[in-house]
Amino acid sequence: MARRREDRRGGHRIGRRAVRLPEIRCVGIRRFALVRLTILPDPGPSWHLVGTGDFNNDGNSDLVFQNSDGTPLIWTMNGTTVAASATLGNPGATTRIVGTGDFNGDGKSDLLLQAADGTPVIWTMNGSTITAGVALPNPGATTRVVGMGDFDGDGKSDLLLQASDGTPVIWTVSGTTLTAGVALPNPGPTWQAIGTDDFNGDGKADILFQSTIDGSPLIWTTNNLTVATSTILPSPGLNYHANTG
Ligand SMILES: [Ca+2]
Ligand SMILES: [Ca+2]
Ligand SMILES: [Ca+2]
Ligand SMILES: [Ca+2]
Repeated sequence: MARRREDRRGGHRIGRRAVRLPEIRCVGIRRFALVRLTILPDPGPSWHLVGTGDFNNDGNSDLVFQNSDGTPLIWTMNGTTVAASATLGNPGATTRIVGTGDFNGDGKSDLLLQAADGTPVIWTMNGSTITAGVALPNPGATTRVVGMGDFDGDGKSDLLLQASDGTPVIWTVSGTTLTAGVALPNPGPTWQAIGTDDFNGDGKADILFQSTIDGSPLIWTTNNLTVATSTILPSPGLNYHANTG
């Protein structure tokens, strides 16, 4: 078998042929070759991972699943160990968990659900206990809640919705109260809103779209509930589905 050894530059040599092994670079870490891979227990095929958040504010992200029958399940995590597992009351199979956000700014993640008729519902959480369940006004069954982000920078999550004609709408929320609803310019129904994230680090959520025509991602940065910049990125192809972290 060819002898393999590490050369001065961190490359590897097999016989006479120098090869570069894959490596991963991270900010602040020059180079590492070993990645810890932890496979968690299998909750079963009827459980779908629908979000992550810190429900008990211990600094460790927790996992939230929803069963095909509608039952939510929270895994309270300690690093990569499942410290506790708790199911919540079943809102019904036609009510989907959209994701997590901190709507009341207490540092503990809350849940946002949307019923089949379009009604968004906020469940404020204390760990895996529902402390309040409040329905917001119904934008209609054809308007989808896309995700949550803090658009006005007050430390409380707001909602991003998209109507079936493509119009994005921001709902600012304080606690469980809808405080404002602002429709943004319509990019058209072929730009599907994917989610929110803070792409320019200004503390205010921005919007990620993806074209249903060619797969191009589109980022809108926002400021004061208006579109500040609009940037179309190169298309990775229609088979690649954008997501926000
Ligand atoms: Ca946690
Ligand atoms: Ca909260
Ligand atoms: Ca906010
Ligand atoms: Ca931003």
